[in-house]
Amino acid sequence: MDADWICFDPAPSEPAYTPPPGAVDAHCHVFGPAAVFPYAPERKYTPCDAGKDQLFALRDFLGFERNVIVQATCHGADNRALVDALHAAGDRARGVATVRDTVTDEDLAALHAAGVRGVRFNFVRRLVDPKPDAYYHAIIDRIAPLGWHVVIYFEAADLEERWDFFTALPTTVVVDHMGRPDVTKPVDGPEFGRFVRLMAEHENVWTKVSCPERLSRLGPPTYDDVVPFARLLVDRFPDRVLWGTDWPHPNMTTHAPDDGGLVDVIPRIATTDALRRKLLVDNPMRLYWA
Ligand code: 0GY
Repeated sequence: MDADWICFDPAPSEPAYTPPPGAVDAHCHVFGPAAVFPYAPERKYTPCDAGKDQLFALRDFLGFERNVIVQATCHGADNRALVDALHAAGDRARGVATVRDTVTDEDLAALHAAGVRGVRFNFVRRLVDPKPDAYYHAIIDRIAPLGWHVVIYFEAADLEERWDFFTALPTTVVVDHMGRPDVTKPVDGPEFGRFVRLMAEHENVWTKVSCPERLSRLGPPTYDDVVPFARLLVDRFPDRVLWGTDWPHPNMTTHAPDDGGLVDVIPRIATTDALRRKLLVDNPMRLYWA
């Protein structure tokens, strides 16, 4: 792994908050193990191994029943580690893959059979090299007939520049980590306002109210500065929000978050039983297990 890599917390605390039955961790990854599933040559980072058995043990420990495993850029478009984890999980996991525009129908059919229900387009420059818009449209033409959706990951500053592209996407679109707001700016200011407008004006857009550990400047254990951003989205768009641990937390530069502490943020951003049930059960089940 990279010399400065911060590995996940091997012994998280037991959360005080108990998720409802059937809760879904809708954003997590598997890394390797590299000896079985080598990392992609084009990767921008080399993580510590974090395999499916550790992920499933964490799922059980935190009180979740299901996972949505998202292909991480360190595996490029080689989805073998993801597919292996999906097969091992049976009906308890679904996947979001990365594919190239050259993907075959047979590959897509195999991914669908394994439980993949979406593709991820990553626009974060430190993670991937940008591609022309036509590349993404060619992929959408292939995956839309399968009923799959698109997950997009971008930095807050990219939203204005890519607005026309994002708002023209024809499928359901899930935005990772609330579009990565700068939480030192006001929650009712123009930057986050643009993201809220994206969701208000486009009913096909969902978001993951995840990653306080990545967005916070105040830091652990309570990540207070991120809470108002996530709470606003849960209150305003209760049927289009998802939550995930982001385990094993790639590219953290400050600390390895306590996954139990992250679960304890949930009741502060989804403040009623009804909102928590939508966030953790109804919404992910509708999108991934329908
Ligand atoms: C995340 C965030 C990051 C990494 C990746 O696929 C990835 O490599 O998504 C990041 O570095 O911000 O969602 O896991």
